Amino acid sequence: MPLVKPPRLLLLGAPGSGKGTQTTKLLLQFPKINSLSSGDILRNQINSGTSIGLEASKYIKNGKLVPDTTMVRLITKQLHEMDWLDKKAAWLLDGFPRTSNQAVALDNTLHTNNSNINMVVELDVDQKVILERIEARWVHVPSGRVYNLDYNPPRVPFKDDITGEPLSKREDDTAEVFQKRLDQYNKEIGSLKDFYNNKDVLYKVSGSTSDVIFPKLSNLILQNFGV
Ligand code: G5P
Ligand code: MG
Repeated sequence: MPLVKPPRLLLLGAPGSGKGTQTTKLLLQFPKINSLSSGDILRNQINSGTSIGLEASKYIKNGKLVPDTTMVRLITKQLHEMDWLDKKAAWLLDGFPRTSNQAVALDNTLHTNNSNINMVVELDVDQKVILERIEARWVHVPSGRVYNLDYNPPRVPFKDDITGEPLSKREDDTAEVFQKRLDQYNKEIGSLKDFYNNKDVLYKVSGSTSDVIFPKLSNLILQNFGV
C-alpha cells in the first residue's frame, strides 16, 4: 500500500531497543522515507576527527548525553542540507530529540516551516533483555549498518555485508556504560513523552523481539499515512 501523506516520524526507545533495526526494515518497506540517526552522525564525526567528534566522544564513552546546544546545531544543519524542512518530505528520526530542550528547539524549527513531527513511536522492549543484545552488536560506522552475532550476523564474520569492510564495536557498548545510558534514558523519557503526548502524536508498540514489533510499527504507519 503506498503512502499518501508524508510521515515525519520519531522513534523513541531505550538503548538497544531496536531503533536502528526498525529503521532499516522501514526504509526497505517504504523507500520514500529518509532517515537520520543522531548516534550515527556523532560516530562519523568521531571517526573523522572533527571538533564536534572530539567533544562528543568524551560524553559518549561515559554514557552521557552530548550537550543540547551542540546537538541542536548539528541536527538542524543536517535538516537544512537534506531539505527535510520541505513539508512534502517524508522522514524518520532516530535518537534526536532525546531531551525536552531538544524537542522544543526542533519543534520551533519545524513549526516555522509547517513540517511538524506527525508520529512519535515508543519501542517498548523489556529492558532486561537488551544488555545481551548490545554486547553481541557489531557496527559498520560509515553506513550505520548494525549486526548482532546471534540475531542478524554478517554473512562473513566481522565484515560488512555490502562493502566487505571490517565491523567495529561501539565504545559505549560495555555493561558498565550501557547501564549509564539506560539510566539516562529513563530519566529523560517521561518529559519527552509528555511533550509529544500533548501534541497528540504519541504511540507505543511493545514486543520482546524486533520481529514482533516490526509488523505493528509498519501497520501503524500504513493506517495513518496510507491510502
Ligand atoms: P545512539 O546511537 O542513538 P542509543 O543508546 O539510543 O544509541 P542504540 O544503542 O543505537 O541506541 P538501538 O538503535 O535502539 O540502540 O538498537 P539496535 O542497534 O537496532 O539494536 C541493538 C542490537 O540488538 C543490535 O545488535 C541488533 O542487531 C540487535 N537486535 C535487534 N533486535 C533484536 C532482537 O529482536 N533480538 C536480538 N537478539 N537482537 C536484536 O546514541 C549513542 C550516544 O550518542 C549520544 C549519547 O551519548 C548516546 O548515548 N547521543 C546524543 N546525545 C545527546 N542528544 C542526542 N540527541 C543524542 N543522540 C546520540
Ligand atoms: Mg541505534
